Amino acid sequence: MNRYLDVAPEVKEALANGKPVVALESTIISHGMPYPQNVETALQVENIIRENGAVPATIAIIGGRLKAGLTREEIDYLGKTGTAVTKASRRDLPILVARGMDGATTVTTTMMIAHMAGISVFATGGIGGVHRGAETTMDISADLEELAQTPVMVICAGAKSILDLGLTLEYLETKGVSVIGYGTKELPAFYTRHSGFAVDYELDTPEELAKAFYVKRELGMQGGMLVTNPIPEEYSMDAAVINGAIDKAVAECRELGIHGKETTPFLLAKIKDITGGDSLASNIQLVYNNARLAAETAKALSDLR
Ligand code: PSU
Ligand code: MN
Repeated sequence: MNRYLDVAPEVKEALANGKPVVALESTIISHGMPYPQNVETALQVENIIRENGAVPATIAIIGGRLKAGLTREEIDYLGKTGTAVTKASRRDLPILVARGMDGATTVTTTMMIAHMAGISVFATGGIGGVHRGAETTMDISADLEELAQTPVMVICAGAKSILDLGLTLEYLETKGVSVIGYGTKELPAFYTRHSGFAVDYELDTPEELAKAFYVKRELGMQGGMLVTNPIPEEYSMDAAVINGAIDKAVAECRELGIHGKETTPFLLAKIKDITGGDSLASNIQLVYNNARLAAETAKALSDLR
């Protein structure tokens, strides 16, 4: 095992015995939600995974160590420190480790560290993708490249329409990443169940999800798989309200000239301000929903071994 990696005792024990483990990211804690809801949500997500028969492994970089499994104190620290923690994507990882620094892991680096630890299933809220206007800015999230190369199944609620969802799907197709709708043929758009874009396949049970990923690995194919799980109906937002807020946030982002890694956190915070916290409540619920599905999928996958 790699000398920069610390796997928490509970996670190590589960992996050694072929028990199900679910990875969780930490940028959603530091940059995706405000304190204290971020810490409450992160701890509750871990509870939900346990209640559903799997072991949670929240991932981050702490003092230059790659961590698979955090203590309550570490989660609280990341939540309190918020955006002052470096948002760590693939390019940041070696520098942060070399300098002994902290980093909140995005979907990209969470996949990397999960794979180093031997974890196959990862639950989150939304992934990064091709930003609107990327035909001139070239702002395309490293998450898409990671899905193309790292064998981890990512369970999310689709992507927010802060992105160009059509171009995001085109990119994933080019890179050979299967995009699966859980119980749906339509790509969910995070806060809402509908985007107007079709997914590649609808699968309807955790067993089917596990089998698809298992077969991909057996075939010796590299890369992950993207499962998009629609937000439960009762928590989904009014499409006109949320899309209005997103359009406003994107326009303000452009006016202020915000770019690079600041773009996504800026848009997330702005949307929350504009919608007065309604979007935060939905965001929390969809993460819980993904955690449940991820735990069940990890269980089904461990039965296939
Ligand atoms: N989208 C969300 N919530 C998030 C993120 C994206 O709805 O918290 C975070 C994730 O960590 C994701 C990252 O991996 O932002 C993508 O950032 P960028 O677009 O800079 O690649
Ligand atoms: Mn970007």
